[in-house]
Amino acid sequence: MRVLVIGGDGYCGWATALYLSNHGYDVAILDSLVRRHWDAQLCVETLTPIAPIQQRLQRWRDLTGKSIDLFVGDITDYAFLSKALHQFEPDTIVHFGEQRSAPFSMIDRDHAVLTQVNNVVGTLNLLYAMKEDFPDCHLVKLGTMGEYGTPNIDIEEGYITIEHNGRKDTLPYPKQPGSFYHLSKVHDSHNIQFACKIWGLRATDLNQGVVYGVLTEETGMDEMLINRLDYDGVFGTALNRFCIQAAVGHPLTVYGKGGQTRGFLDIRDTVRCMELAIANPAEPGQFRVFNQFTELFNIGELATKVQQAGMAMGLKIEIDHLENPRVELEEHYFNAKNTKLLDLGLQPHYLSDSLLDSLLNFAVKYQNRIDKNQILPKVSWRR
Ligand code: NAD
Ligand code: USQ
Repeated sequence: MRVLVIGGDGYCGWATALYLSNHGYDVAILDSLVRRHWDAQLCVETLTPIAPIQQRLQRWRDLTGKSIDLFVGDITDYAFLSKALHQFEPDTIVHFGEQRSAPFSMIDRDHAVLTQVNNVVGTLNLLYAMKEDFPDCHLVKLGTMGEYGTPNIDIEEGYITIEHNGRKDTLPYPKQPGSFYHLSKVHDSHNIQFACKIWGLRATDLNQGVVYGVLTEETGMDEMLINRLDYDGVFGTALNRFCIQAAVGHPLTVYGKGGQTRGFLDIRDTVRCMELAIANPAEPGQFRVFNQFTELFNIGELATKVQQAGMAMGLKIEIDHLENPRVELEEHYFNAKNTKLLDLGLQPHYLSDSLLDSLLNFAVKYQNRIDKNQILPKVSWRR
């Protein structure tokens, strides 16, 4: 099976492309490399020294004998996208290629517009390209658990059955996203659902939770294959950030009360979820939604876990409750379903002491690359 991984130079995409290549899929990566450019603009670098994509792919070829095609370009450029699809002729398109930071999208008007144009137009172009020339191709699209927000009822997988005034229907689950980034994912979901309905396309929307960890079997094979690991206040995410903060003795940055609950998963499960979605495609005309996380944690609880694991290694770790730069509930009900990927055979790597140890050790190893000035959050939702 031929799989095009859009956003394959990024955190989830790189791990997924190598995993699929290693497991016998014929893989190509399409990426504009714009994430490297945004890092440079923000003056931040990933904790890990990532090699240029061409060198990464050359090393993968040298090590495994497997080659991964590369298309460098932007999916908001329809002519480029269409040409790349005709060259590679994918059976499945995995779409990670978006601006994925909530704080980035909240910097100012320019960043909100950039985020929504990049994400919504990119996905819409993809839908048109599929409708025109690849109507049977399966789109596996990364959404986010943040599309749902934090409602005071259980969160279902994409749809909810409602009885209203004596009538009953199954409808898209209500969306209450918390940033212009998360909103872009909601807009994508609506566009994809509509395209499946009118053109009979097949799509799976993976509402992924916060990903943590850095090593997968493939990215750990060689230093040149190392994955990115963001820790800065714009692109870094909760648990990864806490481990890296712990490694340099920075107090852990819990925003507000820390009762914010989210779905989380290990990057080793991200890659497996992608394979499960690809191997079990949606039907023509079907817009399928899976909630892609393995465990629920609140942020305060995660900070305490990192503190305990770090103390066991002899690190001294404090937890700070900073004024919350975001507008979000800090104590709330959160109970989301996640059975569909488990039903397809996902065997989760739950968060363990050994994972925290390995992430902390990883952070200690690269601690000299950390710029402590990039740790505190600088983007405010209210400004
Ligand atoms: P990332 O920033 O590391 O990677 C995204 C990649 O997409 C980058 O290499 C970037 O250059 C590329 N890209 C962006 N816009 C593009 C465009 N218009 N054309 C071509 N390439 C483009 O992000 P990530 O953490 O790997 O996230 C991947 C996807 O997974 C995103 O859609 C994100 O919303 C989703 N997701 C991520 C997480 C997480 O915790 N990292 C959690 C849930 C969902
Ligand atoms: N948080 C802290 N301290 C920090 C960082 C975050 O308390 O140092 C809190 C935030 O306020 C928020 C929660 O932790 O309540 C999650 O924040 P995050 O930065 O880890 O994740 P988020 O902004 O939601 O975005 C990330 C990815 C995004 C993906 C999303 C999945 O960047 O691409 O869509 O996780 S989810 O959170 O399920 O929507």
